[in-house]
Amino acid sequence: MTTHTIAVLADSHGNGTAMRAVLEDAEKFNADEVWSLGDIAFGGPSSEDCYQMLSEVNTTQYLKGNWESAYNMFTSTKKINLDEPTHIYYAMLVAYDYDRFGPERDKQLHSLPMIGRKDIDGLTISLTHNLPTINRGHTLFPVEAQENFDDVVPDSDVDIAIYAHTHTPLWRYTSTEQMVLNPGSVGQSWFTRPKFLANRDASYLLLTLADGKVTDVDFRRVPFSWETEIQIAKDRHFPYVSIYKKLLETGNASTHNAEVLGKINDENDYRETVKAFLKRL
Ligand SMILES: [Mn+2]
Repeated sequence: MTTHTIAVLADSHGNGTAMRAVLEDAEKFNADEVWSLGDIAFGGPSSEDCYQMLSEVNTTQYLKGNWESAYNMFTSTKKINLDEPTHIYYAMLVAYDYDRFGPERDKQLHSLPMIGRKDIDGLTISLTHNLPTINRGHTLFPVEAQENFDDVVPDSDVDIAIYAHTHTPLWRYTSTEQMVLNPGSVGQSWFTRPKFLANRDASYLLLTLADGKVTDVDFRRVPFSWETEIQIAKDRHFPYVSIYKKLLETGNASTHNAEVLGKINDENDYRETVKAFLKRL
């Protein structure tokens, strides 16, 4: 019997502490390979470390998340409104990752695919960050319409479609009962119900296939120390540590809070830092 144990993960968002915990957990269960569904970068202090860790295990699939797309877009076009606090925030985080990636990683990010496809003992599996051609948006949030989930599958040959992006683990079916799975998020687990959001552990999926059968779908939750992660952020002079701490502690992001971001930008002169970054890009 041929058994395949695959760790499917995504959305570490630069949280190296959570990524390490997940990969250790996957190793404990003898995962043969790792499929990475994107948004490995951006948001925490360790995007480069996360990519490095994935390169040290048998990662056979990488995908382009919306944040990798945004990183690519910004570093190529340098398009930004310097009077918009959320743009400064975003540019500061791009600058932080850019300075740690180096040319090879930068090249890897620019060449990431939007979709992956695996054929294992007769089972066909599609891998996307969100929809096959759109890696952002809210159409595949857990309670969206059935027809939206029918669109996650590229064609009728696909038996299992795995997507990520929403940060919430999910198992459901398309109208023709193709299996749809979502591993949740390594770095920033998200649930709208407060009682579920109270568990801030990392999420990933351990998928076991044997001779063309799905023998286990294990939605793992793995604890990690957010105190360690915040200490790393501080040690590395990661910008917006207070916002990152709030995110890891409560699950609530301030990515779109112009008032909070504007205050931090002003206090730290981040507008000038971004202007200098644009010059050396
Ligand atoms: Mn995403």
